[in-house]
Amino acid sequence: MPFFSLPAELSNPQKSRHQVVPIPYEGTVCFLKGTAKGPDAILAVSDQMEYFDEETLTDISRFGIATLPPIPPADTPEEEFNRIYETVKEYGFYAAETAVKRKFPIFLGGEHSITPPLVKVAAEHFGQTLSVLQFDAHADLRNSYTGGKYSHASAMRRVLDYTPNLVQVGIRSFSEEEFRECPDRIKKIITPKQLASHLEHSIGNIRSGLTENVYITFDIDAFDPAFAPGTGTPEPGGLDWNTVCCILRTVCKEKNVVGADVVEVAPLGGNNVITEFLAARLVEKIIAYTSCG
Ligand SMILES: [Mn+2]
Repeated sequence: MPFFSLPAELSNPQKSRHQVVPIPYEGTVCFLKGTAKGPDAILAVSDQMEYFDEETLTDISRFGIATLPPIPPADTPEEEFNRIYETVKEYGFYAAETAVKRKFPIFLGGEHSITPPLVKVAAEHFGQTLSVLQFDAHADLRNSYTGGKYSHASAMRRVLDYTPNLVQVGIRSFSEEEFRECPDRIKKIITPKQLASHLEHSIGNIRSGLTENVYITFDIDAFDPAFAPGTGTPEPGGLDWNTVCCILRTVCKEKNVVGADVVEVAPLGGNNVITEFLAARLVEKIIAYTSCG
């Protein structure tokens, strides 16, 4: 099912600016499982949303939103990394010379270990001008974890292999090892508490940590578990919807956001669609903010 259940003329991959790519990979998750079902669940509920964005007052379907076939899961974390990297590189999303003509990919996970190969592709195109804006409860800076160096708990440590420019928002859980090995990182960590007490100042810190071109990786557990209960490792004290929208809108306005992923949605099943609905609305907002210039 395509995002928004858009008709063929509005979801043609050749003509659409935004390209949704499902990556239902779950290979190294250690606690609650279910992220492999994330992409389908997000696409299913997107059917219930308006094309018209109530905030920017734009019809976000007007530039087209294609939904590409899912990247089938590989057998090992290393194979998965290579498969995502090769497939996404082949798509050539960033190839066009101008930002307006460029395709804008939105990848739906799956677990967070899908992000390093996605950043690798973007970093090869944008070089030093690329930075990564991570929304997450967890720093994910371990050098290795259960599942080795490709573990979801090492996702951002691998991202640092491709770009030194990483700003982390919503973080409220990291180990002593992560802290000791990357002590300088703490300056580029914006906690939910900082955002709650000094929103404008914190958004200024986020902005100043980013370079010209920005890739956004959004772990759904950045939100408070009250808003996103369907995820593997929920952490108390998370972000709320309006704060997230405010940050995203500012960043999309002031920087050139080139692509995004939304990961770690593990649907609870039954009638509880809160988390996938939130994720689908998040995708809608990213499309809206990157469509209105
Ligand atoms: Mn996380």
